Amino acid sequence: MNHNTPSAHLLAYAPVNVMSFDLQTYLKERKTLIDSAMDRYLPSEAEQPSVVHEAMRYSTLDGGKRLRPILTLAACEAVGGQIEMAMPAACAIECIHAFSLIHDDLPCMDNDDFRRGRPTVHKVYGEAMALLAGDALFAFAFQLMSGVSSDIPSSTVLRVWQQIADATGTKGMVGGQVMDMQAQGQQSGLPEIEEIHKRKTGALLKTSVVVGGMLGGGIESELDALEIYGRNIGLAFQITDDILDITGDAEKLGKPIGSDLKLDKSTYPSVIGIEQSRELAIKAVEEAVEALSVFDEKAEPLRAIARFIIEREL
Ligand code: GRG
Repeated sequence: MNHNTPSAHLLAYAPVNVMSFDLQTYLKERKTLIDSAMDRYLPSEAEQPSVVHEAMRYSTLDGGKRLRPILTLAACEAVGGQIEMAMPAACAIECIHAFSLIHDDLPCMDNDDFRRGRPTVHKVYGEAMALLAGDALFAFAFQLMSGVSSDIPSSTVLRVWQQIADATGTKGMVGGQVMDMQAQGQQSGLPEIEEIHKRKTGALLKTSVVVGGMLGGGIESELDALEIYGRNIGLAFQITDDILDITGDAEKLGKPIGSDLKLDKSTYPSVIGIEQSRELAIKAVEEAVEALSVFDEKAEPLRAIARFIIEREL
């Protein structure tokens, strides 16, 4: 079987049992499912040119929380869909996330040597190959999204493509990164920091949620609720990331702390302090959970993930 044809797979999985719902078990099970789908979908190292496939696999397998694809699958289920419908797009989003991390770590960007407790891609494969592995992952993401189930209307697939392209380009990650670079060494206010993070981190997190809802067949009012949820958890995630860069444990995080300070970046804690930043993150989580009131117990994982985002240590 061709490993690049996601629609050919039907995954066996246990639907959420709300009565016995335990977030840690859920996250672990979902991560295992996503890891195995990624392993199947990605080009094999045996395929030529093998070095770039090796670098793609190095950056995407064996590591990461898989938060974005987990959110995509959870949103799909919240609207009553089956996770098989969203798995290719969930993995596509994880490929785009990996692409952004590879490029973010490059010497011309943040120049980081470690990610997820291991040497960064350019440290292992060299800068040129890291750049190309990132580019290949971006292209591969769109290939994956083209392989969603033929049961999903092509108009929905097109909307998913649009969402993901927006979250990646100048309205999203690239735009946020440019604004972040331009702001370095300058004192930014809260509105500027919010705008940077809305694009750089928030856009892909929000998109992960909305796309799951679209592929699960959610109606417009449900997609609107998911968008509010996604926006708020994106904010809470970034504030927590800024706090962890000060108070976190480098070993647990798998990367050194203090990089924001080193790069002279304005962050939530540097502008409003750690306590007020925590309060802002809690408020965002409350708003995220509130937005889910239109859903029944099938949205329980999304509710629990929102709370986890500010409690996490990595
Ligand atoms: C290549 C799309 C693209 C953009 C280039 C470098 C860049 C411009 C944008 C940077 C985007 C970026 C790396 C944002 C940081 C996002 C972030 C907080 C990453 C950490 O996410 P986690 O904690 O990581 O989910 P794991 O390792 O768990 O996957």
